[in-house]
Amino acid sequence: MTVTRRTILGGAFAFAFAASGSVFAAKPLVMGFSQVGAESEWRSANTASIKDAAKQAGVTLKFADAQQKQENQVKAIRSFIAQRVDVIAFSPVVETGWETVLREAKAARIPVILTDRAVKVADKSLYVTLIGSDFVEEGRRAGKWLADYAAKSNKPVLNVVELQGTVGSAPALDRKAGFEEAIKGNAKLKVIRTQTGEFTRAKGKEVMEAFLKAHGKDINVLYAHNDDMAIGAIQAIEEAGLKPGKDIIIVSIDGVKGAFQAMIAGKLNVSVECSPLLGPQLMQAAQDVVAGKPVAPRIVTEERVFPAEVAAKELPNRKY
Ligand code: GYE
Repeated sequence: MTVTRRTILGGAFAFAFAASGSVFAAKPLVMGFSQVGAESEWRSANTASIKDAAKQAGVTLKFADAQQKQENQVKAIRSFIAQRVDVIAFSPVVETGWETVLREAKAARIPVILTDRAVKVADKSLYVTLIGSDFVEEGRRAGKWLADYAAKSNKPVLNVVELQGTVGSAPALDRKAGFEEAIKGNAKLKVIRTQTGEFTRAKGKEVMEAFLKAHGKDINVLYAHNDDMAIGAIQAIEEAGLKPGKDIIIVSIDGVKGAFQAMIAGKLNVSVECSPLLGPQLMQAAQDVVAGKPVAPRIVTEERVFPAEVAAKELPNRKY
């Protein structure tokens, strides 16, 4: 098509098209991306994936780190609108409070793509697609693994403590809901404490210390919404003189290298995979949207569950 047009229209026209940034132009697509922060190993791998994929695809990336603050994301999105980028992508730190800024992007006719986390907005036309995991399913997988473990345990009841992710974030809400669904009515599993550890190692450790102070050896299981909090909690458990992975069974989510190392060391029992490698799909979706091609409203990442027994064999294959 391009070639025929070029031949028919001739040099002068082709030049005009190129100058106006149309069919013949090699003008790179400009994407503004607002990242949640750098709170976890998962997030660092996600950032690397997006930066690499942009380079590969020849996309000019304007990257902003929001340091886990919604107000910073709103500011970043407004600045992308002011700069008239071709497409805006972001991973929303929390689910609610996005209507106003998304309407501003729509009014400016800049398409918005969500990656990783969802937003709660009544008007679905405010974004093109959400690329990322099914967090409810991840929570269910964690709960199912634990229900299987409980069925084999000779203890009558297992007391569970839960470290939640960032308050109001899609993965924290959904991983809690999916887990609850999977253990509902299970007389052997009792959640005795649940609190946020903000998806970080430091906070995971701190909250686990408080759990241990209050309940000590009565804690049988830790369910952490991500590996980093589990790794922080492992330190707290060891400092309390207990054996993580044995005295306290640990179930977490993400499947980052740190979790595989902890599983190999016998300190973590299972990690449910959540892939951060969303960059290539994001760049593809951005190019399609800008080219006016249809894009599915939801693109779900494929994932697995890794129990400790397979950790040593799988570690060399892990990319994050
Ligand atoms: O599990 C956690 C990160 O939104 C899926 O955010 C992501 C979560 C991930 O901080 O480690």
